[in-house]
Amino acid sequence: MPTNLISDADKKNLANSAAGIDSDKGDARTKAVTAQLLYRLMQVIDECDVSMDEFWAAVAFIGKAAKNEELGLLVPGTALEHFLDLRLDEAERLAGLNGGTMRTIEGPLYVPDAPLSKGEARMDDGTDPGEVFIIEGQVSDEDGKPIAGAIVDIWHANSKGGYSFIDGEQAPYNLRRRIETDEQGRYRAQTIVPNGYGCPPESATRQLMTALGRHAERPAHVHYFISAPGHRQLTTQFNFTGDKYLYTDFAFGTREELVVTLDRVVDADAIRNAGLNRPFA
Ligand code: MBD
Ligand code: FE
Repeated sequence: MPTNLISDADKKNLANSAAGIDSDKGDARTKAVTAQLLYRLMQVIDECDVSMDEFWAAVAFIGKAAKNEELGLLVPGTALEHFLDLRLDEAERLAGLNGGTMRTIEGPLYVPDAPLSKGEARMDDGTDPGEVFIIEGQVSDEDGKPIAGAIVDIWHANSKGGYSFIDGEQAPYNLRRRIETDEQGRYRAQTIVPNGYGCPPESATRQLMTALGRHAERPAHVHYFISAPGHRQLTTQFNFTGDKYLYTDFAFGTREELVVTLDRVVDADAIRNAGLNRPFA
């Protein structure tokens, strides 16, 4: 049952003084946002009748997440990273910017400066037992004109759902590559089919998901940053048709426009004719 032990005016006053609203010193933006945040937090505490024990448990929870360096996992898990995307979509729509591949969340597992090559790349180091997977695409502008020299920065998990640099089991930059598009704006990668990511068993994020009655899994996905001079950077991913977690992604990253169906190539002549049996760099 909702309680309201403290008046709204008292909450606002207290939040404002904690945020330094009445002084000229400090940073105006920080003060304004802090005042709103504290005011709304006080409302939640009051209306949900949060006890001392519950409040300090929440502080300890955030502390544990920070210590584990999993705040970047908590943000998508609480739908906030997706919410930031929705706001950006709407702001761009209102500004008359449109078209192109849909964005979705970056997530916390990007590593910059992956190996860079022109046109194509081999992304896996040959040790993963996952199925061979060829990714081909073409980068174009909003009018459909191909963009040569765009940088396609791709990263994804291995067949166990782990990322290099994160799981401690893979060579540095395994399954992370930057590919510069060719004259037709095309890029090609040979890699292995990823598995979905699951939050670590002991993580604060999984602990919260369990308390919420949710799972802590993502469907399999491949991340992209796509950039080119004179263009906005696109942050996106794709998922795979039929994935068990496709529509319950704990990180809210799935968008219908970004779900692809794998073509399973079993015909050796088809492989040859498609030119897919060339050795990759
Ligand atoms: C991931 O691989 C990811 O993409 C997100 C958004 C969160 C956790 C792990
Ligand atoms: Fe991911």
